[in-house]
Amino acid sequence: MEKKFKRTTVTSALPYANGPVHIGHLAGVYVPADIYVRYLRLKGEDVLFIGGSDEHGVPITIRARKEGVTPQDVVDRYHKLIKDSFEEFGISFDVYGRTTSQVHRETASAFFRTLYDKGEFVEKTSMQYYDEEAHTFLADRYITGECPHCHAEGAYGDQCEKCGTALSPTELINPKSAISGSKPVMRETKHWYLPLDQHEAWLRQWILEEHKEWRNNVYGQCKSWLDMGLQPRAVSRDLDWGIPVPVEGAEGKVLYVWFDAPIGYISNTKELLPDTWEKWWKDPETRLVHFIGKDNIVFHCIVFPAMLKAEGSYILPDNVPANEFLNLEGDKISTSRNWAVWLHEYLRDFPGKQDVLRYVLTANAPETKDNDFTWKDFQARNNNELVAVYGNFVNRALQLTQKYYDGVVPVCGELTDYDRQTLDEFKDVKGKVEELLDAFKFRDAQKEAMNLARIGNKYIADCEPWKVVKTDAERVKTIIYISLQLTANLAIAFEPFLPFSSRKLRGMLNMDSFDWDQLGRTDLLQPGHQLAKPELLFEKIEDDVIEAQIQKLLDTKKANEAASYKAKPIRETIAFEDFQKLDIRVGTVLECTKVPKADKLLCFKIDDGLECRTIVSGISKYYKPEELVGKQVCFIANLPPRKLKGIESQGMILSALNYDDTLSVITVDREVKPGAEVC
Ligand code: B3M
Ligand code: ZN
Repeated sequence: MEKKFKRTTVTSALPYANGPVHIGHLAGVYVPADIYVRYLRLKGEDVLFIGGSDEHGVPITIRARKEGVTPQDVVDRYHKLIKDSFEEFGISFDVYGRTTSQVHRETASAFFRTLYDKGEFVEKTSMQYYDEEAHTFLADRYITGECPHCHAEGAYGDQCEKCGTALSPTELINPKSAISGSKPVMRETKHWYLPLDQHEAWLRQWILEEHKEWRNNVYGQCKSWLDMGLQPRAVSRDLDWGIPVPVEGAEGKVLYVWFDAPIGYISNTKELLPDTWEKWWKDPETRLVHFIGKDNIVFHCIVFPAMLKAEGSYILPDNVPANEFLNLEGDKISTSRNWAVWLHEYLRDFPGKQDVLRYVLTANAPETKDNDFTWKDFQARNNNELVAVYGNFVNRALQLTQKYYDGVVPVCGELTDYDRQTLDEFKDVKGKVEELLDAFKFRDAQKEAMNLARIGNKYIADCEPWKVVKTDAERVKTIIYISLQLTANLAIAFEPFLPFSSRKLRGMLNMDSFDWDQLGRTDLLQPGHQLAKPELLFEKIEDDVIEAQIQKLLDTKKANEAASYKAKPIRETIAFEDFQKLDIRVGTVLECTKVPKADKLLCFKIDDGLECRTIVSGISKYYKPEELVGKQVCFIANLPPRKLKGIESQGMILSALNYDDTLSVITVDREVKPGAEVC
């Protein structure tokens, strides 16, 4: 049975404050969360949207150490950058907090203490690597060594980045501390564990039986965790960055970042509403919804609910609409490889175009599977959808009103069958968009909103008011009246998705009241209502702008390849006599032509000092034939002839293989006699 709720608490994952945010974050979490929240607010529902930065955890300390600054410096810098980026993109948090705040420290500490006092943890000692020089236990990421699988150097204690295998630190060959470089030793350490195994039974019932409506990816991941059997999880760490474990004898230990971070949702609510926060977290008539990426599913569906349940006074999430990942131009987005479109850079390169990115990321949202962002698709969606459909329709309706009626809404005359049919079509939009948004299907919901613009575009194109005006002035009034009602509807329908454009459009329409319930109505703008001056809602994005972005990524790719390039190992030693057997010569290229029906091959005529020699070589991808004529190239002269595409090739032209698999022919740096021997 559908439960009735009084209010909704919406959280979106707290990004780690150890780097800027990129389009993957926006697409996966913040744009869908913001659409949802704006929609609920428009409907007049009671909703709270919680965000904030996650400022603890080992990666932040590693970054600080690398830069020679404190972890606090790192999080101060990125918290501000991230917060500003979200604000600029219109992510309408009610509060954007941080986990280094005093309120959070107290809240998380008290939460731990409650569970501790209730006996909800088990204490366990285990052996862990310790750095005797730096006098500290080592987090998995702080231990490096040789990978036991692919034998790459520099694998981390939790993962080898070369072959991708998940590791535990004791598997590393020749482990080294990343702090002092010394060889770590094993030492005993005590930690507190949340016994998830003891929570398994109710979690199974709650998720697998009572939440079958969760997205397939979320439900599936939970099921496979539960089917594997849950294990106790340590909720403390030996680290000097984090919230101290509030228990005697726990010096040098902090709460595990994944223990304190989700409590951050609660602390940030407290920060905003010190007196009334509890109803957003403890009232069974409050609905809790977590927006996250797929890598956070287990923490939000299993670990955090177990924490909340163990505490005893909190509600559990009603839904966790997690997204899959967004890739960029066919490759996984990666902060360390700088393979990303950073939001602060987008804002610099595309000022005022926040809605374009919001639109494209929703149109391509990775709701059911990983999806790809490409700049070409970005351009196409802007030019062919936002400009050509939505913008074009609105612009026509407003410009015609300006032209014929000085921007005053005309009186609607008698409706034709076609008018009625059009109005009927768009009356359905509200229901459809609602149904989709309620089911967290943002992609399809936005499509429906766009469909409204398509209806409008078709209507105005079919009715051709610019022609009718010459014969039937009354009829034109009706056409424009209907077009304007559609335009006003578009401003409402797109408000959750494209808030900046809706605001602009609302300004042009001089529309002050605005709420979701009006969607589908045909009397939003009364006859006689004065509109403001029309402006373009969207602009075409030109090829050179897109090419510059693609070039930027190509440069990144090149830099990454160059940085990771290592020459192949030298082959085994051969006898000098073997080398002497090779007859390598320099010859002058007399002619060079493409071999017909062989896209890789070039046919050379080479002056080798004795005669004109024919050599066929597979370098057509890297050179235009005319570039090579007159050049002196090296070739092996004493190989047996070979037939290639019917041509007898008398030798082999030497070229060097670059790291990106391109080839460069070997030439001489001063001219030599054709036929000169290479020795
Ligand atoms: N900071 C991981 C992430 O950014 C983590 C989320 C915390 S949500 C409570 O993917
Ligand atoms: Zn490996």
